[in-house]
Amino acid sequence: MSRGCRLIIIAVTVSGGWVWGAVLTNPGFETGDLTGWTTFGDNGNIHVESVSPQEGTYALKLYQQFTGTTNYSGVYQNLPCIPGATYRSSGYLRNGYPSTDYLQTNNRAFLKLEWYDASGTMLGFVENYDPPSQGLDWNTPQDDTWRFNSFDATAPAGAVTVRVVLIHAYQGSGYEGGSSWFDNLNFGAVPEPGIWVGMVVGATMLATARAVGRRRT
Ligand SMILES: [Ca+2]
Repeated sequence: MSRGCRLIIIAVTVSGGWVWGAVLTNPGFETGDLTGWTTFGDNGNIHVESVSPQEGTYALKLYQQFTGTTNYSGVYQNLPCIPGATYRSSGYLRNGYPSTDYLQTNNRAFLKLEWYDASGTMLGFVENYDPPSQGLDWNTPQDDTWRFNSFDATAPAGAVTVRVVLIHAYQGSGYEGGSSWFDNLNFGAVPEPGIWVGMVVGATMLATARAVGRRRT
């Protein structure tokens, strides 16, 4: 095997492992701020607070913008992805502040994934909203419970970036309040046998190439 072939195998194996191993920064807001996260729809309604978090000391608090129209707010992170690979996004969501500030009519909150190509064009998205088991709304029990949310989605052809989104949606024309809380997020590839076989084959080919190289010298 030529040196070029070996380099290609190394590049594919290393880059595959890097994309595969991309993880969220500050997934539980334990820096005490929004380090690693980018905000959208920020009208002073996005906070990191130390109020009964699901894990650690801090959690994210969102509420609507109170503009009198439909509005969306939240935070996100962009990570590399591989077309055809399946990813799992998960985390804990809570309806309101403990014993108060529960979501009122027209307020919802949920996890979302968006897929982008190399030019930054959005190729599609998946919203994990299926109450009462997934996502929050004004019918979510007012029991101060952190609810585990988790869903899988497959990156479409051409996708090189996945945007992991935590979103609070207000879809009305009034000023109904209530907060949604997020903590202990996680994002990663769902191991698939074919992918791992590919990685193992790559590593085996590399080892074989090294062995052959040694015998020839
Ligand atoms: Ca936390």
